Formats: sequence, C-alpha cells, structure tokens
Amino acid sequence: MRTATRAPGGRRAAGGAAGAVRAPAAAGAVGPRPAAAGAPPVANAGGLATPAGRRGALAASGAAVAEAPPPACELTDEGKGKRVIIIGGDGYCGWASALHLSARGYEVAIMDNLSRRNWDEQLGFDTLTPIASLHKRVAKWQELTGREIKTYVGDICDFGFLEAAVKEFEPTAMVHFGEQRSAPYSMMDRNKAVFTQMNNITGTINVLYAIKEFAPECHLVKLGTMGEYGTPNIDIEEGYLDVEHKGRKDRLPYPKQGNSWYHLSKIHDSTNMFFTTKTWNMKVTDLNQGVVYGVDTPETALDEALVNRMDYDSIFGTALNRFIIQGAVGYPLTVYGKGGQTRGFLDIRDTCQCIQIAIDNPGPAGEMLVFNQFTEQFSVNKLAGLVTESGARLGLDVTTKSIPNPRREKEEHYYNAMNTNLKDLGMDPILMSDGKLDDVMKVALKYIDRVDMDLILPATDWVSSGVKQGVSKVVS
Ligand code: NAD
Ligand code: USQ
Repeated sequence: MRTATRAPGGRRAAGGAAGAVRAPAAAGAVGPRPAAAGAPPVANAGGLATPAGRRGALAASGAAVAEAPPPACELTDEGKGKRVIIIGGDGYCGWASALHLSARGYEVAIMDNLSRRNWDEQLGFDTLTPIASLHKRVAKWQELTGREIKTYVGDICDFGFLEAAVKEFEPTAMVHFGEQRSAPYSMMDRNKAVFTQMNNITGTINVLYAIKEFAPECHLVKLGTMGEYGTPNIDIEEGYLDVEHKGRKDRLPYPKQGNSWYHLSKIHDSTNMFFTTKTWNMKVTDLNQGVVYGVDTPETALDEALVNRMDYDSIFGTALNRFIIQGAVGYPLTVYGKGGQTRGFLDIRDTCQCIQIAIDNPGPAGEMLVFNQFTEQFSVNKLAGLVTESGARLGLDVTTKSIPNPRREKEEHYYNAMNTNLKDLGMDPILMSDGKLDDVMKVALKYIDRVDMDLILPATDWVSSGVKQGVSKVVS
C-alpha cells in the first residue's frame, strides 16, 4: 500500500505505520551555499587549493551553493511479511538499502562486523560525511519512523555467530554486501590480498551453508561486480554466454577476467554460488553491480544521524565520487592514464531499487539468476567531463589532469555490457546525464571542510606493491 500523507508535524510518531516522513529544515549545514545560477567560476589556484581556500574563494566570488531540498521519505507496507538480513548493512550500499527496505515495510536486520570503520581507522582515512555509529543510526531511524532495524554485530566468517543469527531471525532473504570491496586495498600487499580473498570467499561459503542448513527457502541476493567480466573485446552478456563449439551448443557462465585480488574474490564467489545453487537446489541471485555514486537517498537524507558514507580517498573512494569531491575542493580531477577506461555506473538510489526488485523476484530453485546492475556506461574521461559541467553550473571552475595509472588495465578498449534483466523487472533508472550530479556536488560542498587533501593521490601501485606491508606512493 502506498500513501503519501504527510505525518503530523512533519515527522512520524513512533508506530511505523505507512505515511510520509520529512527531513527537518537543513539546520546547521556547513559550507558554502546558496547558489547562484550563473555566478562567476572560482579560480582554481593551479590545482593547489585547500578546502579552506576553496571556501574563501567561493565566498569571495559570490558563488554559493544551495543544498538540494530534502526529498520526502514515504513509508509503505509493500514488503510486509518479508524478513531480510542485510549483511554489510553498516556500509555504503548496505545502509542505504536497509533503510529503503525498512521504509517499505520489509522487516530488516543489519549484520556487520564494523570492519570497514576499522580499516579506515588503520589507514587514517575518514568518509567525507560524518557518519554516526551503527547503534545511533538505527535508534534515530526508529525514532523518526517507528520502524525497528535489528542489529547483529559480528563476522560472517564466524559460523557460530552466523548460525545463531539466522536461526533467530528466520530470514526469507539475505542480501550479502559484507565483503572487503576495494581493488586498491587488495593490491596493497600480500597480507591484504590474502585477507581479501579469505574474508570474501569464506564469508560467502558460510552464508551458503547457513541458508542450506537453517533457512533452506531463503533467497540469497549476493553483490558481485561488473569488474568480474573484465574488458573483453565482445559484448558482455548477463552472466551467461551461448556458445557454439565444434558443432555443439551450450549456455555457459560468461568468461571472467578480474583485474585485482578483490575482483578475483568476486569471481570465486560466483563460481561457488553457481555450484551450490545447482547442487543444493538453492534460490540465488548474483548482482554484477557497476560503480556506485551519490550519497543521499530519501531515507538517509532525513536526518544528519542517518547520513551515508562518501569515500574520496584513493583506496576506498570510487572514480565518480572522487571526481565530484576533487571538483568541489578545487583539485584537478585525477584521470588515471589515457582515461578511456569504460565502466558501468549507477546512482546509490538505483542500487536500493535494484535490491528490492531482486528480493521480490527470485528465480526457480536450482537456477542462479545473474543481473548486470548498472544504468549507464561511461569512460573515465567522459565522467571527468560531466563533473566539469556540473561544477560550471554551480559556479566552480573544475580542471582535469591525467596522472600515471597506478593500475594495470586497458586504457582504451571496446565495452558494451547488457543490462536489460532488471529493467525488464521494472527498474526505472536515475540517469546522471540528466544533470543529477549537481545534487551530489552540493553534498560535497557542504562538507568541504572535512576534506583531507593528502588522501587524494593514488597510493597503491599494481606492480610495485609486494610482500612488505605498506603503501607505495606512485605520485608525490
Ligand atoms: P562498504 O565497504 O561500504 O560496506 C561493506 C560492509 O561489509 C562494511 O560495513 C563492512 O564492515 C562489512 N563487512 C566486511 N566484511 C565483513 C564480514 N566478514 N562480516 C561482516 N561484515 C563484513 O562497501 P560497499 O561500497 O557498500 O559495497 C557493498 C558490496 O557491493 C560489496 O560486496 C562490493 O563488492 C559491492 N559493490 C560495490 C560497489 C561500489 O561502487 N561501492 C560496486 C559494485 C559492487
Ligand atoms: N580511476 C581514475 N581515477 C581515479 C580513480 C579511478 O581514473 O581517481 C579509474 C580506474 O583506473 C578504473 C576506473 O576509474 O579504471 C574505476 O575505478 P574505481 O576505483 O571507481 O572502481 P573499481 O576499482 O573497479 O572498484 C569499484 C568498487 C568495487 C566495485 C567496482 C565495480 O570499489 O567494490 O566492485 O567499483 S566495477 O568497476 O564495475 O567492477
């Protein structure tokens, strides 16, 4: 049931029935604003700008950026009766998805060992946005919406922990985001390569056993990645390829060519799930997701305590979010090498939409579904161009600089990936080419004072990193 009635006083009282919740007025916002369409561009100071300098320059130029109005968050009951464990629910995609599902009436539990916060601590990184603790986040969500999100804090590599949680919560679906997901992190040294593969592959095998033993009807929705396919010189299909060889035909898993220990861990997961789906007659959907960008969803924008993470460092920051923050702060966009690297991208709000669609559409038991989860594909150069245009609309002068590529990857290549499965099930994409990047840029500007410029340059080289633990600076 969908309702759009505004709750009394603009906020929902506890109770969790359907309705709408609105964010309070953007009090306490930091950073430059409101905007000035057509305001003069701010000079870039040779790319050596500091956040404070940028803020000053913005103020002096008269360019000011209004925050986007917070969208209304609707509460509905459409997921009623479905019980979903979100593994990795304290992370970027998991947190947004947990709130999206809770707002729609799914009963949600978050399972997370908080390791991601710990890795940031170890490396001296911080998200651009100041994220609250998991416990504060879910308490605030319940206060605003009346909807409870249960938490299980623990490691899915610990089977005893996983078993107890699955037996208690009795999920009808598990969404598995809970992995070490950075390619550069996995390439930093041997320890991190081994850790990434152990964490990701062991965790997924444990989840498969937990479902088989304690929740055999549960549908596993697992996050894979478009990078599993690599960059072949033929079209990328959705999971499977029809092959004719020496007069015989078969439909085979699409060939995989990962380009980091991380991407390879995802390939191993896919192979393991393909095996158990057939062997144990399971319901499994593998989502090969592209690079995600953006920060706010209607749910996370409700309150500062619900804000999602937004990484811009060279290890966990992904290309587009990094470019947006670099553009906001006045740092030249760091295009690696020739910039012809082409990938699939999607807005964080579309990640949420896709997860809901995947949960609601399990395939037949014994047949692993594979969906390519991205909405648009762009080269890195094209992304830099889109961020430059967005900056110009906000009165910011954004420049780009090609820097030596720390990765070993094709910098010019054919790329044409299919993505019709989710659209056929009703996915309605939010396209960045519609000027939607401006809202993300405004979030970056709001938190501009938190940017640590030392985190921007790449720190992991695919070839020179080795057994010795540490970071090899490739650019000084
Ligand atoms: P993230 O690092 O923000 O979140 C991952 C979460 O999983 C973290 O909160 C972490 O603490 C938790 N976690 C990791 N190992 C765990 C374990 N053993 N037990 C329990 N919890 C564990 O990552 P994200 O960006 O939200 O990505 C989520 C998933 O989506 C990952 O599997 C990633 O590979 C995939 N993906 C992400 C992107 C992207 O652009 N962010 C793109 C494609 C695919
Ligand atoms: N790149 C730049 N400049 C930068 C950062 C990246 O040119 O400052 C380039 C990279 O060289 C690469 C491309 O942008 O060619 C994408 O890099 P990325 O860091 O955005 O993405 P990647 O390392 O592939 O990993 C991210 C997520 C990962 C997810 C993957 C989806 O961290 O969890 O699986 O995107 S995909 O790329 O489709 O495999």
